[in-house]
Amino acid sequence: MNFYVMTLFPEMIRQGVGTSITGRAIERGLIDVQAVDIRDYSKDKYRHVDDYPYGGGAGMVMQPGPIYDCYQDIVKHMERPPRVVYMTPQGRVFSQEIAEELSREENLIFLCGHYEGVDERILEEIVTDHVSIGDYVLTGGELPAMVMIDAISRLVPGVLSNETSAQFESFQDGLLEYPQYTRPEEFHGKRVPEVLLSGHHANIERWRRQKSLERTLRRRPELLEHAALDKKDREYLDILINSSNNKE
Ligand code: 6GU
Repeated sequence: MNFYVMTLFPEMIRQGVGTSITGRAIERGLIDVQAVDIRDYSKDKYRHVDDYPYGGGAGMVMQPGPIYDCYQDIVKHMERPPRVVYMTPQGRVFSQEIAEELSREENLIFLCGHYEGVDERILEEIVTDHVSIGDYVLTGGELPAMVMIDAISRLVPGVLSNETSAQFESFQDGLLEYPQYTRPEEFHGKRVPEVLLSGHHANIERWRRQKSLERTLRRRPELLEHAALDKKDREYLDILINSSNNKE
């Protein structure tokens, strides 16, 4: 899978994705990340890529020309135009579902804005998806692009060492992950739950499922609306809800 990031801060992208699991995936040729400097497409001797907003107002706006030339340079060797994701707090909020959808693409381009924004005409011309990573304001689209590349890359076959581990983490079946423990058996007076030491796999599975349900109910109850729950799950949730009502 090939990621292209159009940015004013290519080093930030290279440093960010070049480390840890995404870094290893790049070395192994499972993904490729090209950070392309929009400034290289400026026609100006000072390498300007922004100008004052028409109509006045604070800040600067990124000009359409350098972004267009940068885009053309990226897509020139492609058979069909790829999806182009513009990182903006005005976009659709990124989710595991969007990560899964985008992980099926061969090529993806991210456009990172800076300053007060990007000339609307280039957005209309090349952008296919407007995506936000949450309701807060950031200084630029680079961190969001790295967040998305990370979330998408770990879904690419082979990127995680244990092929199955992407399936068993948070949000599987729409529930939060159960708690994990490792050695020592006792830490600061707290023992590892006995069931995990028992070697009884069916009991361990049931305990973990119950902890996932409990955690999701306490921390992110809205996730339960869309979670894949069976009859036993629903019965256990009823017990949890009733026992906490009784305490009040
Ligand atoms: Cl995707 N981009 C920017 N610039 N700011 C954000 C964001 C994205 N998501 C939240 N804030």
